[in-house]
Amino acid sequence: SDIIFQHHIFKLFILLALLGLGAAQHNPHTKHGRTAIVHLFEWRWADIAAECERFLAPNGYAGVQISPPNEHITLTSPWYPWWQRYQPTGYNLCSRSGNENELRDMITRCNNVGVNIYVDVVINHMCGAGGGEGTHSSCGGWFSASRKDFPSIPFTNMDFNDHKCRTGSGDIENYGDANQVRDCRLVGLLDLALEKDYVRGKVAGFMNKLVDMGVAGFRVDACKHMWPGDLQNTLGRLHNLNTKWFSGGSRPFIYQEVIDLGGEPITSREYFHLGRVTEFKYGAKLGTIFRKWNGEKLSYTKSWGEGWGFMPDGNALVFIDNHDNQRGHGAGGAAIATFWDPRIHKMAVAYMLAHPYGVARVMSSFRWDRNFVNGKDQNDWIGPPSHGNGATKPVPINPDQTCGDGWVCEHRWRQIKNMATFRNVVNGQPHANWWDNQSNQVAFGRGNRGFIVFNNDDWNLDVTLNTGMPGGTYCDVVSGNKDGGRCSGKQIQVGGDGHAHFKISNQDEDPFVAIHADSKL
Ligand code: QV4
Ligand code: CA
Repeated sequence: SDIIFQHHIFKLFILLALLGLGAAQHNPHTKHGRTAIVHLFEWRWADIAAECERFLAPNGYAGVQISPPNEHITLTSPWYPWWQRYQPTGYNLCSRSGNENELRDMITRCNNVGVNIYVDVVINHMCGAGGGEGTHSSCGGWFSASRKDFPSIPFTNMDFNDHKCRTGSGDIENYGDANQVRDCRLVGLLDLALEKDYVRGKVAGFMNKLVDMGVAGFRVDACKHMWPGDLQNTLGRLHNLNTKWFSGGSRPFIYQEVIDLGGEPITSREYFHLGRVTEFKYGAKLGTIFRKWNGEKLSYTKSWGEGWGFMPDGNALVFIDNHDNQRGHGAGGAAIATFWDPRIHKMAVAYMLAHPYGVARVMSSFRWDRNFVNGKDQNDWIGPPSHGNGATKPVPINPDQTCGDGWVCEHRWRQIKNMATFRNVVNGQPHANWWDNQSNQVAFGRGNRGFIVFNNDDWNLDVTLNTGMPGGTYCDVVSGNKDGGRCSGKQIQVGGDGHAHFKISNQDEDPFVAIHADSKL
């Protein structure tokens, strides 16, 4: 019995160790009760630093996902595509967004106003096998794709997986075969041998430099294409977060890009112990629902979250669209709700920000000229707004607080910005007081701190609902702002019994209404 007892103690110890280790990497370490992350896709470091100070901190955004900061290939055919940054040529920290000093300044200034930085890291591969050789890279360093030679790190041909790959082309040909998905080239990208101690050390060294500079964590690119064991070893080498801004012993927040819509041998579950995982079903389903495709109805979302077969809440990183699927790359197809369909996009983002499931990420995009041929956008490669020489343009701010020069800045749209605040105000409160009309009109609250009502039907909504909120007059933060004691939008009267009357025309610019504790007049 002594032995059995010891065995149980041992198991308990292992469990606690796993929970301790795992839980830390699932925690985004957000500050001041802030909750939402915004992906400032392709923004320059100088603009992100300014945005942290002038907009993100004052409006309660928790953090920024930044584009890959390290040296990457530069291409002129096509002309400086956005995706060149997913082709690393080295780990020096100069990129299309700026140099190392600008990066360090941005991380420092964002941290100083309590906005965390999460770095998109590309560690599965280097550039494409057809990337040629020379100094066409963002720091000007020499490399050779054909010889698999990246001297600034250095990686040589011994540090790649080709010997393990069993496909004829050397590329991934069949996603039904987990071995080739991990050991062959993703669209021709030179696949790193992350099983090697040397490669793990170089990758961890690159990431640790960023941790030491003060970043709060990482969006890890292409995790489906890396063995969980290799990732575990590499991530296990990461330093704790910089104690200038984070409490001692804080582990970097990890969210792994794994596209799992079902139907493949590789699942999100294999990665849960390493950190959070991108839940791609979330945006694909919610886009379908708000578009009312496939007979979907908003009323079916009563059990939204795990009830829809999504991963466990504590593992999920959720979003409506990302930099891939807003332009037909990655997964989700035409159902994805992007800024190109602003009405649907705002509703879907608001639903996400109001709902308790997952850590939420808001997309902030740039515009490009789309050119559909047989349903495929021929211009899906176009990079951020830039000058003739390929240098990315700054983000100018218009007098009305919108962005200029092709930067969309969804995160600044009143409806989205105010819902980011809503999420902070209701943080930790349970999903409550659900109502639906068995069609596309639904409402739900978060404890007694917030309430939201959607009308996505083709007729008006006119109903009295229990909001669960204290009586008073509230400002609808979708149609307006609460400014001092004044409301520039609709006003909602909540009675002493928590009931309120809602009227939402299906013709409204934004057919939804949201009130929260801090929007009380
Ligand atoms: C081409 C051919 C290949 C050929 C190769 C030869 O298509 O068949 O073998 O040349 O060199 C670009 C081009 C692509 C080209 C490749 C290599 O688009 O045509 O291959 O470069 O030169 C982004 C883009 C890709 C881009 C890549 C690298 O989406 O189009 O490829 O950057 O620049 C899967 C994955 C998932 C992935 C998703 C898009 O499981 O992990 O596809 N998502 C992430 C990122 C994404 C990024 C990558 C992964 C790669 O979010 O932005 O791909 O880092 O679902
Ligand atoms: Ca791989």
